[in-house]
Amino acid sequence: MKVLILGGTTEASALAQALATRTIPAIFSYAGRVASPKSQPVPVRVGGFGGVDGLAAYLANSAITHIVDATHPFAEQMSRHAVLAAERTGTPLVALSRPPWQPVPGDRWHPVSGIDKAVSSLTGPGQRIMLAIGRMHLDAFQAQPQHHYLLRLVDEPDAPLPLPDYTVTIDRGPFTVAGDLALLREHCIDRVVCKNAGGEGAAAKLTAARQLGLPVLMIDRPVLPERHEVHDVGAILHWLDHGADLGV
Ligand code: 3Y8
Ligand code: NAP
Repeated sequence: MKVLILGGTTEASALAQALATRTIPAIFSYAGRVASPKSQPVPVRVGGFGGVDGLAAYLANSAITHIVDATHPFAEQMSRHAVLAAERTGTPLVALSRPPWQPVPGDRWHPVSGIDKAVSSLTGPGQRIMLAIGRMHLDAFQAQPQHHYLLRLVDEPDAPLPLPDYTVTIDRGPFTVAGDLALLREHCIDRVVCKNAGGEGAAAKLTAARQLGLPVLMIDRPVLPERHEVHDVGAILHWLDHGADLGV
């Protein structure tokens, strides 16, 4: 058995730890999006595979027997490629995903279906907005230059960012409620924009926003391809022991 973990999330790291503890051979894969990704207790590879063909070739050349797609729910292209390459090579695949966050009493969420809808929801007088969506989609918010944006990024930007009025805070999660409360207060934030990532690593800002009575623009997830999905490491271990070879 040799497991390819498509990683980049808290759950992927927890799975890597579980496989290392059981000395199940695994390789942890990062896209190479950040300067120094978190170290892992199993061998790591960094960088794209080169599309579906590249991934299919990698699976064959590296004698991968199982794929666990533990990427972020917004890593839509990687998940699509994984399903196609798994089908083409006959490699069992399961997704380790986390359910979307659901609002609780006191939340002031405004759900939107994608980045562009989030941008168009920001018309109106200038506000102080925490954009907790990372770096990759910032240029879309040029359409709403009247706001002051608080940007939380993993790495220091190596060039000016495409917005006229912003503050950058460099941090990588998992985050804490106390830390996010302090951040929202310090920057006098009026509204939070975030992705419905689910999981624990990025949930702190939602609790902090609720406690401060702030509205949250919640970007719904993209639709991912049909595939077998589980939501915890135990279910992955069970799948590796029993389910994979039954084609489930
Ligand atoms: C490179 C590898 C672990 C994984 C930790 C999780 C939690 C902390 C919260 C906010 C939201 C955001 C962002 C976020 C979180 C975890 C998890 C998660 C959100 C690292 C990591 C990689 C990335 C890539 C990075 C993206 C960016 C998104 C920042 C590691 C730290 C906003 C997503 O600069 C860039 O290009 C950053 C790109 C994709 C989204 C974007 O569009 O900018 N994640 N994040 C992975 C790779 O190379 O394959 O060092 O751990 C991982 C984590 N980030 O094991 O503890 O599990 O989700 N990551 C979002 O959810 O909206 C921050 O600030 O509140
Ligand atoms: P994406 O848009 O779905 O993927 C774009 C391309 O990046 C893929 O086609 C693939 O390149 C490469 N790639 C993505 N994930 C990879 C991985 N784990 N290993 C090797 N190559 C990978 O992905 P993304 O949204 O940019 O996410 C990139 C990474 O950051 C993923 O590991 C994801 O789990 C993590 N992450 C993303 C978010 C987010 O908000 N998107 C949040 C937290 C963590 P090729 O086509 O060349 O194979």
